[in-house]
Amino acid sequence: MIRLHHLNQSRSLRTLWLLEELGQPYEIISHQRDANTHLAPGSLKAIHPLGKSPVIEMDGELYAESGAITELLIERFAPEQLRPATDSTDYGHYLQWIHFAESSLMLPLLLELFTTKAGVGDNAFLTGYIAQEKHKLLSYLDNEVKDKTFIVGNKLSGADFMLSFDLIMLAKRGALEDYTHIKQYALQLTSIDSYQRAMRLEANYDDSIKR
Ligand SMILES: N[C@@H](CCC(=O)N[C@@H](CS)C(=O)NCC(=O)O)C(=O)O
Repeated sequence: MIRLHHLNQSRSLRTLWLLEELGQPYEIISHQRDANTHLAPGSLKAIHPLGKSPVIEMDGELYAESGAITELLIERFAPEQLRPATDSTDYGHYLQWIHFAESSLMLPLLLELFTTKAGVGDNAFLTGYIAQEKHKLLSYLDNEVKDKTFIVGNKLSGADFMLSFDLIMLAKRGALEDYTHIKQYALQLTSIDSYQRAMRLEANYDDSIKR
């Protein structure tokens, strides 16, 4: 049985959605962010030295890193359904988007979050850098998802699961308004049954909503 260590409002949503789509038996262990610091609780550190989420337990092993978890679960349970054939041209694009979601695009999103939280959101260098990077990356993504339902080969794949969390972060900041193709793409992802089940589970496991 797979065990997902889920932290509310986190990248674990990528894994929660994927597990719902895979339909494999799994168990959720819920961890709650600290109400003041928004950091993970000690219970996650007790599971994995990084104390971050997602973490899965599978076959007696622990795995962190949402991108690796996405690839691992798809390779194991749905290689034909959720990733392009490894000898196809789509495969390289699939890998590129998986990594884009957690590296290139995540950097300005996190910088924006942390500079705002730290009250240094008026630093001209940082705000300029963040705005420029965000616009460059989102314009690129916007163009790539134009007239598409899914990012690679017009078929649901691990890359969509990875991008979904970036889209949630962007939507929360109202940042999708200027990128109509990304907004449409995000809307289509949110209409998938397994996505909706994952969001209902997330809401049930997020104590901050009940506070
Ligand atoms: N690159 C890692 C990042 C994991 C990560 O930073 N997770 C955040 C949640 S989105 C976390 O657990 N933060 C709580 C903390 O650092 O205390 C991944 O993709 O899994």
